[in-house]
Amino acid sequence: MKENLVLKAYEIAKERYAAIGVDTDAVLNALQKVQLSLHCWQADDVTGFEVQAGALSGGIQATGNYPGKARNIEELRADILKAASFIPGKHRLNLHEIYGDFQGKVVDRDQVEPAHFASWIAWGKEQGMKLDFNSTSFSHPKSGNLTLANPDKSIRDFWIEHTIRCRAIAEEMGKAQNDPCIMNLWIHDGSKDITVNRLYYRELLKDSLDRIFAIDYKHMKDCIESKVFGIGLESYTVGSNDFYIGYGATHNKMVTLDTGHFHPTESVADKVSSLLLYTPEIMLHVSRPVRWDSDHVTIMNDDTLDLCKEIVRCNALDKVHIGLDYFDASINRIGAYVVGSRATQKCMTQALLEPLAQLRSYEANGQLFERLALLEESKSLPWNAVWDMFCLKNNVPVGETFIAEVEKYEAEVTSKRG
Ligand code: RNT
Ligand code: ZN
Repeated sequence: MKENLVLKAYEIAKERYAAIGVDTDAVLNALQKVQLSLHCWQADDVTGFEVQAGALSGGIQATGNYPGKARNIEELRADILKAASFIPGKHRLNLHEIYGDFQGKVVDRDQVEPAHFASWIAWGKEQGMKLDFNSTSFSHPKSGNLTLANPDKSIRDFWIEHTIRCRAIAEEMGKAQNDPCIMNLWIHDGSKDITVNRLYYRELLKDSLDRIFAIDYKHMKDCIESKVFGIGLESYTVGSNDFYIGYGATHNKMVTLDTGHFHPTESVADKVSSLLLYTPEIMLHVSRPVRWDSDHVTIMNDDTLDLCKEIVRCNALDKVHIGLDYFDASINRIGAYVVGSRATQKCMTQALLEPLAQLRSYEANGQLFERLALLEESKSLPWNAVWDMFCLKNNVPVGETFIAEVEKYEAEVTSKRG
C-alpha cells in the first residue's frame, strides 16, 4: 500500500518536472552516485579508542550525555552499520586517528602505523564502505594551544611525525579500497587573547605543512580545514581561512569548508565557485552552527540547500566531496546520523531537480522577474515524491518510519550499554 503510494506520487512528480525540462529518472541516477562520508565521531562524542584517552580538548565540545554511546570498536561499527541501513545509497566512513584498533596497547600519536588500521581496512572491504581519514591534534597531553605551529621544536616535531604517519595510513587505505582516501588535516592551534606574533605561528605552520606534504602519494588526497575560532582560543586561529586558501591555491591542495567555521552570516555556498577555480577539489564538512561552531545535527535548511545547489550549478558533483561533521551527545546518536545524512540528501535531491536550463536562460536574457518567479515556484514542486522514490529504490525506510526502527535498536542494543 505504502509502496503503491510512493510509485503513484513519483509518476505524477515525473510528469510535473518533465513539463519544466527536468528528467526525474536522471536525477535518481545522479543521486545514487552522491556519497556521503559519515563521520565516525558522532557515535561516541569524539572519544576514540586510545587506551590513554584523555578528555576532549582543542576548542571543540560535545554537549549532552544521552545514554548508549559506543564504547569500543565493535559497538561503533555496529552503530555505523545500523545508521547506514536507514540512509539510501552507498556511503563512506570518515575515521580519525584516535579510532585506531590499538588492541589494548598504548600507542602514542607519533607511533601510529597502518597496522593499527588493518582491521578497519578489512571491515571496510567487507561492508563495501570506503574509508577517509583525519589526523588528530586534540585530546592529548601535547595538544596544548599549539601543535604544528608550536615554537617548541620537540612538540612541533611530534605533531609533524604524527601527521606524516597519518598520510601513510591514508595511502594504505586508498590502495586497499582502490579509491583515494581523503585525509583531512585540521588542527586547533590558536590563542585565547590578543596575539602579537601572528605571522610567526603561521610561518611555523606553513613550514610544518611543507614537511608533512613532502611525500607525493597516489592513493590518498590531502585537504586542509580552516576555522574562525575554538573555545578558549577565541582571538587567533593560526589555520585561518585566508591561510589555508593561500596554501591550497599555491600547493594544489583541497580546502575543507566546514559550514560551522565561518562568520554566522557568511555564505559557505558562495565559496564553492571561487575555490574550484584555484584548488583541485573541495572537501565539505556539513554541519549546523547554532550561533557558533556548535556542531548541531545537519537539517534541511537554507544553508545546506544553497550549498548543494551551488555544487550542482557548478557542475561539480565529482569535484566536491561531502563529509558530515557534527557531534550531538544530547539525542540518540544513531538517529543523529540518520537525520543529518537524510537531510543532506534531501537538499541534494532538490538541487538536482532545479530547472537549471530555464533559469540560466532567463538570467542570460536579463529576465530577472522570470528567474526569481521560477526559483520560488520550484520550491513547492513535488521533490519529496522523488526523494521517497529514492528511498524505496534503495530499500530503506520511506519517510518517518525509521524513527520506530531507531527506537527499536535503542531498546534492544544501545540502552543496555552501561
Ligand atoms: C573542528 C573541526 C574538525 C573536527 C573533527 C573531529 O572544529 O570541524 O573537523 O570536528 O576533526
Ligand atoms: Zn570540521
